[in-house]
Amino acid sequence: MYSYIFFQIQFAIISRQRFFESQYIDPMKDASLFLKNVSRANAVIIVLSRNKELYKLRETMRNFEDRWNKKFNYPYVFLNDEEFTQEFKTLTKQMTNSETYYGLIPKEMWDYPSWINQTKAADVRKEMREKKIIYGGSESYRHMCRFNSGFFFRHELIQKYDYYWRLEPGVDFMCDVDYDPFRFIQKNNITYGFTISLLEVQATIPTLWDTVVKFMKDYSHYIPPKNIIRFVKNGANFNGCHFWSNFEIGDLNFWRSERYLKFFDYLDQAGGFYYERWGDAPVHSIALAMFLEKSQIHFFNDIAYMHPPFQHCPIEAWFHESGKCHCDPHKNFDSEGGSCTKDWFVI
Ligand SMILES: Nc1nc2c(ncn2[C@@H]2O[C@H](COP(=O)(O)OP(=O)(O)OP(=O)(O)O)[C@@H](O)[C@H]2O)c(=O)[nH]1
Ligand SMILES: [Mg+2]
Repeated sequence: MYSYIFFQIQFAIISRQRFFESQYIDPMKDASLFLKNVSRANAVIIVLSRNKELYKLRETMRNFEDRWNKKFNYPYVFLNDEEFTQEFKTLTKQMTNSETYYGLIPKEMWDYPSWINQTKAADVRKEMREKKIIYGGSESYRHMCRFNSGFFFRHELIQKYDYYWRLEPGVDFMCDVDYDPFRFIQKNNITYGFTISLLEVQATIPTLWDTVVKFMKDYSHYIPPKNIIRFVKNGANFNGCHFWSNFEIGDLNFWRSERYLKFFDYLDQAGGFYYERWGDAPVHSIALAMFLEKSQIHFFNDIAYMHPPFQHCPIEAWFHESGKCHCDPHKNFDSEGGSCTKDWFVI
């Protein structure tokens, strides 16, 4: 038993090392990404928020600005399914020197599509609430997940941008980021970046994988041979692994592509955003795994990030000895049981 555990730990250490030696593109090695007076990427910080999250958001913005954005001044777009209050606008604008824009989400991006049986959807919510499935009883959470899956990149305030960083009220950044991650992904042809990956609550997605399998049969021409679908598979089933989408740095044009839009429509028709509780994180991650090669997805090891209850904190001594971080590297979700990042290193 002990030798088995010892073997597992050794394997994890070696595979992590190998990943960093042979596959990882290190932004720290590209001095041009640290320059401030060069033209910015066509990029935006996207914040979906409710008015009542104002103070949580201000805390996050203060930290996000201090750790990164005050050096680069990328604009913010705030989105809401209700009008933002004047207080929200004034007190968020005041947290940054960057431009801030405020958008209302149109009803059709935040409502039931015509084919959904709302009585059936309400019955499911009741059942899931009784079973205490996280957010299972919430209607607005479902609209939010569907919006983040299929619409945020099509909002009129987002249309003109190519890259985005998704930011949520209540998250924390624990290391300085002194370079421009947008120019980094642009330069290296990276489509998507993550910091934390983990396992989905299976009760929220009972038929998601069957729907994906059908899609892959019907639209096999969209799937490149060097895909990484193995990251999300366990035999013939979904293993639950997904990138935690409350943090995303990515290329908006991936979500706007014909293949992704077809995929989203296919899922939307199946109704699982409402008849189950499909999250935008597994939806995004399965699409990325189906349509991309591994080199197009980047693990942002140097971005220390906390969305309660999990955090990614880089374990390399340099980050801590240089005074750039304030997180505890021993509290790093990457190597814990529920994380899929150790699987990412070996696929
Ligand atoms: N405007 C608006 N934003 C919402 C609504 N529900 C959630 N959001 C936003 O959507 C994002 C995800 O919602 P969260 O409540 O953080 O969901 P979560 O990350 O799965 O769960 P916790 O953070 O653990 O509560 C956050 O940016 C929220 O501010 C809503 O009804 N209206
Ligand atoms: Mg959250």
